[in-house]
Amino acid sequence: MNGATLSSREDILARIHDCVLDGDPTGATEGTRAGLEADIEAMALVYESMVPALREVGRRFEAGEYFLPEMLMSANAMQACMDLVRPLLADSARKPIGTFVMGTVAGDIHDIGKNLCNAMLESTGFKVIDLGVNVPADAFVEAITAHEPDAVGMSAFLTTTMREIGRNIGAIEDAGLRDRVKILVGGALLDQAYADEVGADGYAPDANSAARLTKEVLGIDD
Ligand code: B12
Repeated sequence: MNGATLSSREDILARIHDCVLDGDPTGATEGTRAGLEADIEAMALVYESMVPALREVGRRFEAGEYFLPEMLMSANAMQACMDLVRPLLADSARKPIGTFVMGTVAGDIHDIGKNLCNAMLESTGFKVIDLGVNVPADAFVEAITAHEPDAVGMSAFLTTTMREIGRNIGAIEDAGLRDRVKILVGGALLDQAYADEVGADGYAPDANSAARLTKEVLGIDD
């Protein structure tokens, strides 16, 4: 890649998009660096190039044009870009405005969306305790007891793992902890109707709205 090929914002965003789509981490990170050097906002790099690329990867996978290895290579390319962008989103200097426990539910290993939410929550001022992926119900319960968070987030990306959210909320209720935390949910296939159905306190479609919604349900305005 040379500078001349990336002369405009559009070129840079298109380059990152295409490299994530092609599963090319070297090109994608070069594009991301070029974008940051050109003062393109970190969130624009994520939401105007990387996220649309992964959406297209999902479409191609569903259409049988991409298979698991291609999906994985694209995910890895995005993760490499996120490593460059994440430090710019975090603001660790502030006193936390609340504690947020986050995890991807049992049976599910999708974590790019979750990690993006974590970065936005941190940049909004929350202390985030990330339980990782494939998190069983009892680990959510234990984390609530141990960390006394204000809110818990559950991420699910598969039809088969969405139902874990209801199970987790049931386990939190059974442990007598439901009224101590707000529960937020998200992931590609979820929506507000599903959040209502399983008794969550809110659903957000992206990291920005996840951070905004968390403040809203906790009654934090600053
Ligand atoms: C990348 C990817 C993978 C990667 C994941 C790598 C990783 N480290 O995450 C790999 C290759 C490992 C993978 C594996 C599989 N995947 Co996959 N994957 C995807 C893909 C293409 C992109 C997902 C992604 O990261 N998007 C980028 C992020 C940023 O997306 P986002 O949704 O916009 O995220 C935002 C919101 O969801 C929200 N959010 C997310 N979490 C939370 C949590 C809270 C609390 C809140 C408030 C908000 C919130 O904020 C995020 C940030 O803005 C999707 C397609 C799609 N349309 O989503 C398929 C997709 C999810 N996968 C799918 C499938 C089928 C699989 C496999 C079963 C494939 C297989 N045959 O093995 C396995 C399952 C593995 C498992 N057990 O989990 C299907 C699911 C279909 C279904 N109905 O169940 C999809 C939809 C593809 C498709 N169209 O068919 N996958």
